[in-house]
Amino acid sequence: MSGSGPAKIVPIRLCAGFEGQRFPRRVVFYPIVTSTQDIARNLADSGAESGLLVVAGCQTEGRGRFGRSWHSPQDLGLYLSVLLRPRCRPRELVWWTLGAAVAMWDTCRRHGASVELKWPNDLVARGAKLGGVLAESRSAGESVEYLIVGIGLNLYHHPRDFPTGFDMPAISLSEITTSPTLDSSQIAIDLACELGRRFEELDRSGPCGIGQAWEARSPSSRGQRVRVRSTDSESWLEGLSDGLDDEAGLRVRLDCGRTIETRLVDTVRPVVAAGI
Ligand code: BT5
Repeated sequence: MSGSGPAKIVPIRLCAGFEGQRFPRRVVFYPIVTSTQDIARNLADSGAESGLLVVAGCQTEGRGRFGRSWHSPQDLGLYLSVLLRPRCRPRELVWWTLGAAVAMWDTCRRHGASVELKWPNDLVARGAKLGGVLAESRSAGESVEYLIVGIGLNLYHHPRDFPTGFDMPAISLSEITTSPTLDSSQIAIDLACELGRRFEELDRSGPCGIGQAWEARSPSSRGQRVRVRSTDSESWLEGLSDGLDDEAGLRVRLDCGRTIETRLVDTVRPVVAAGI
């Protein structure tokens, strides 16, 4: 990308951008938060309605899955969470993670970047991580009280802005886009609109369409050699990916002939010649 550097999110532009839209129903912006997930959860606990969008300029305790952290420096990335109250069973919520990933993919394509999805929650480009989805929920028995879908998307980071020690290299949209400029407010608006579209599709039609859309954006999810590692093990297993199963797990045909469904698996990486 040539031209402009980081651009702060302009709250008034967010509000104007959502005018007349069914989603989000309400937007709150904070320059700095611990985590947008915390803000959304507090608001959910005090009865906020489905469709609330929380956006922040910076997170001091941004988080990923399994207690990992999400690097969230001031104005370099997009940090947002959406509160939803879907009428589904807790085990079906994983489809909302995939729906959010599809929305992220579509938004990046719209802003001039060639990207891929990697099961279950990663957005990648050139073999590096560009964004991720974190879904946190509260359920009572078989009914979902709320779901909070958080998205982190790197926008303006220079390679030196990322700390060392990540599981895989990191990259930002400014490094890969063909657009002459990137406007964080517009990206936030477009991403929220895509999220609204995908979440409505899930409410209306169930997961089938989302599964197809996700697979179409994830070349590593079918017919590719992948390595999988379960959350409770350090060892990797290798096999061929074979698409999503009925519960949004990734099927992998292992070299030993066994097929596993990778619902418990933490990481799926395409195998590269040098290994990972
Ligand atoms: C994720 O977790 O990829 C989900 C990230 C969700 C972040 C959003 S930001 C808004 C909302 N509020 C929050 O507090 N969280 C959500 P996971 O698959 O567990 O990946 C985490 C791993 O990615 C870390 O352990 C690092 O290796 C790496 N990582 C951390 N920050 C990164 C960044 N900015 N870019 C690329 N990789 C990163």
